[in-house]
This record gives sequence, C-alpha cells and structure tokens, in this order.
Amino acid sequence: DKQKSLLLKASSQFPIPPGVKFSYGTAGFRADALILESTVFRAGILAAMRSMKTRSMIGMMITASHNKISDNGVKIADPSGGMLTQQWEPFADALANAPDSDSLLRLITDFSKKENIVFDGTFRAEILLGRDTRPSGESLLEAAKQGIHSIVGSVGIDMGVVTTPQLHWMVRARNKGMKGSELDYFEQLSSSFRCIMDLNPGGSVNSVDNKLIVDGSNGVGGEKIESLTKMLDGLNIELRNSGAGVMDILNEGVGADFVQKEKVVPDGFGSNDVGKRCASLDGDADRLVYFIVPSADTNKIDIVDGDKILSLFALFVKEQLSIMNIKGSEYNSYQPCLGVVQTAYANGASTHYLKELGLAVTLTPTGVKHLHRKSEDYDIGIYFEANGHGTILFSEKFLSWLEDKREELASAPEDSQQKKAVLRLLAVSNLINQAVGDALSGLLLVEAILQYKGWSIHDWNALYQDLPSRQLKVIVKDRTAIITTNAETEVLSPMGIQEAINAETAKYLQGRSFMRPSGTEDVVRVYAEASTQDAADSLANSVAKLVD
Ligand code: 16G
Ligand code: ZN
Repeated sequence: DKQKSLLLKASSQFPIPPGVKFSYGTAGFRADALILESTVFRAGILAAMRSMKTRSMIGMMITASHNKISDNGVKIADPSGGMLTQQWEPFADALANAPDSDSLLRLITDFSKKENIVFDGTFRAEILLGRDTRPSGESLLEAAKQGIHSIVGSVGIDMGVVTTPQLHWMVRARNKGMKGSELDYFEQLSSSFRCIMDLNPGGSVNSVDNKLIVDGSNGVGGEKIESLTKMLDGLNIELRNSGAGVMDILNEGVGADFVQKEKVVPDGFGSNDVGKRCASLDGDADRLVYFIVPSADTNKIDIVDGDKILSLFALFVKEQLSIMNIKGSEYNSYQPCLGVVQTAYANGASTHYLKELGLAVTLTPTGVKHLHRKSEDYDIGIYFEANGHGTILFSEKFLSWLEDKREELASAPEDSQQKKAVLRLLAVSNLINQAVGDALSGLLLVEAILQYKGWSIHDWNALYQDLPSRQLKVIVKDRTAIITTNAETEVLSPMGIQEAINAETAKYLQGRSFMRPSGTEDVVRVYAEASTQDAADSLANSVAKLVD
C-alpha cells in the first residue's frame, strides 16, 4: 500500500554505513556526523510513530552537546518535554541498525502492531525539530524531515538553531496548550527573573556586583543569551566565546565540559578575570558551571560545579519553605516534601552539606533520565549532575497548593514575608525549565539567588569545600564486562573487584572510589576522592589498575 511504498522509497535514499553499530545510549545517538544520515532519517520515523502513539507533539534535537564539532547526534523528546521513554530505546536501536529497507519495514510493521499504531493518515503527527550550530546540522535536519515525511500524515516543524532545553521546553509548552515559540520562552524566563529580583530584600537594587562573564562554548548558548539579555535589566552579562569569531571552534578549549573536567582557564579568559564571577555553558546549553580564576600565576581555576548550584538552589528553596512556616499549625494538613537527587560523581562534601541541611539525598545512576525520574517523586525535587546538568521539578499538587496560598495571601500587606516566599517559589517554577536542565534558566536563578542573599561568588563557593577528586578513563575491549549496582557505587561483576576497591579505599582518609562503564564511549571511568589531591590521584590510579 501507499505507506509501504513511501517508506521503501524514502529509506532507499538513506543506506546505513557498513560495519557500524548504533546505540541510542544515555543521551540519544551520537557519532561522527558523516555516518549519521541514515540514523537521523530513521529517528525521524521513530519520532513520527511516537507522536502517533502518544497523540502528542514530539521533539527531535540534532546535537552532540559538548562533543567535538565534527560529531553530531539526535535525541527524541517525549510529550512532557523529557527524554524519550526507555521502553522505546530497544526499538530505536533496532531501527538504527536494520541492514536494509526490507528489514526496516518489517521492524516498523511489527512494532506498530505491538503498540497499536495504525498508519491511516488520519492523525497529524507533529515533530518539532531543532539543531545546534554544528555545520552538519543542516543536512541532518533534512534527513530527519525525510524520515518524518515517510510516515503518512506526519509533519516536521523546523524551529531552526535552538538550545536543547529550548526545544524540550517548546514541546512541553505546546503539549500543555500553551504558546511555545522562542519569544514565549524568552518572555517567560525574563518576566519570572524580574519577579524574583523585585521581591529581593533590596528590591531590584543590586546588593552585589551584577557583572557576570559567560563562556558560550562557541555554541548556540551565546547567541541565545544575548537575545535574552536584551530583555533583562538588573544583570550585566559579558559574553565571551560566542562562536562568532573565525577562530572560534565549538567546544574546543572552552565550555562547561572542558572547564569542569580539566579545571583550567578556558580560552578567552585570563589574568584580567582574577576573582570575577564567571560561568561556562556547554555546546547545546543544557549544562552550566561557574568558576573563579583564583590568581594570575596559574591556569588552574576554582570550579563552582553542579553540586554547588544544587546546594544553592536547595538552600534557597528550603529557606522559602521555612519562611512560609509550613510546619506551623496553619498549614499542617500538607507538608511539601523537598528532595535532592545526585549521582555517585557528586562531591562527598556536597552530599554531606545537603544532609546537614536536613534534606533527603538520593543517588541514581548517571544520565539525566534517571535523575529526572527520581526527582518526580518529590513535591519539590532538585537534581544535578556534578557536570552542571540539572533543574528543579515542582509537582502539580505543590503548585496548586502554592496558588491557593497566593490567593489566601492576596490581601496581606506588601511586605508580608510569607506572601513574598509564595510568590518567589511560583516565580522559580516558571523560571526553571521543568522539561530538562537548562543553562540559561539555571544561570538566571543562580544570579537572582546571589542577589537575594547579597552574596559574591566567593561567599557561595564557601558553602562547603570540595574534597579533592580525580577522574580517569581506562580504555577497554569490552566495557559491558563491568556491571555495577547501588547507583554505580559498587561493582557486582567481575567478582572480587569490589573487595579490591574497598581495600584500596580503606587506605585513605575520607577515601571514596568507584568505577563504571561509560554510557557514551568505549571506556571504563574511575572516580576517586580523598582528603588531599595526591591521595585522590593515587587512589584513582590504583583503582584504575584493577580494571581488565
Ligand atoms: C550524557 C548524559 C549526561 C551524563 C554523561 C555521562 C544526558 C542528557 N546526558 O552526556 O547526563 O553525565 O552522558 O557520560 O543524559 P559517560 O557515561 O560517558 O560518563
Ligand atoms: Zn549538553
């Protein structure tokens, strides 16, 4: 029939490269851009099918985030704006690796039967498409459209060059029946930012230096932050590594991943920036870290990472909850539960700090989908990976409770602290991206909280002192030989390795160490921390020797 011939014809235009195995992985398909056309074409088919299944709009983002510029990738966003459901990942893998058009067609037919997807063209499947600034993005986007159009009745809507979180936000907004253009995104961020700033103790007058220097990683985030800044006052952003210069190469010696892993000054920064407040985005602007150049004599930086952003957010939210005095008799019927979610990479000092604050801390395996899902268990769930990806999730129940409070307090005096705390939390829920971690909205919230507290980056950095840590990677033949448990903190198999790690770790003061197979590369990663840098290095080295 029509659908079959359409699919066969279109897929014959996109043969798969020989000898490559694609895997949907932790964050979608990712590879050298030159071999990705068939994968992106097929991901377009998958997105259309997902839209038909869920009767909702689906997102498709073409990006390889912090990877080098010659790589690219594709990720699917589900109707909520979150990551594609894990239940469809095996189908995604199978589609990407089907050797020819006939087997592709068979896979699609079988899976659609199982999922009750009927190709009669009566449902208009809609896929929002976005890409980062990679030059390969344009032709890959074309391949995505071809994939979408090979399913009868499906349309792709091209949003152009956007950040990953913008695309996820747009999908979420549109599926909630709200306006979801880029301008709507900027308006929501800037108005909620202004709202929090206006509620600050000093009003919108700045109590601390409002100058922030941003490293745009030579990617899409730079351009977007400039558009956003035009709609803001109360914040003075100097953008570097915008990607506009001829020598500017995406993610090369710049950006959040580089800064957090290497802990050295990124390109474009130097001795003139000693002591200033600096921030780095990654290549698709879903990660954010801050840093300080401590002195002109070294290229080392003090990293203010995702754990510290999490701690700042948690401290702020907890403070607002206690201003509202929810433990008091008045609100006794409902006690919102605040929880924080980290991974094994979280610095031990951050976990200790958060527990001392009295918060529930949970660890999940690496990868945003795991942290995000766990955070949904709370009324307010805050999650961050140390690498700077994270956000705050508010439950519907909590938000409607807040709305009720707002109404109750409508006639309270302007300077009612309770009223302000309610308004602040509502503004935070509008500012912070509910779909996925977002460097732009995260940055605005950090800035607003620093103003609220009257803190410099040094005050913030002093919340706790990071334990020295070391990360190593060991190249292995088969990373799947290592199987971990307990949120990747322990090795289950091969037998004996965990005992050996324990024995090594016990030799060090405040020692902690684990190994895990990477979800994105053929390596095993080793993490160690201890009371001194030398000790952390030496622990990491001895644990790395246990691999293979
Ligand atoms: C991906 C993940 C990131 C994780 C990283 C770990 C998403 C959107 N991104 O980039 O969260 O930290 O993989 O990489 O989930 P690894 O498994 O190679 O260490
Ligand atoms: Zn990214």
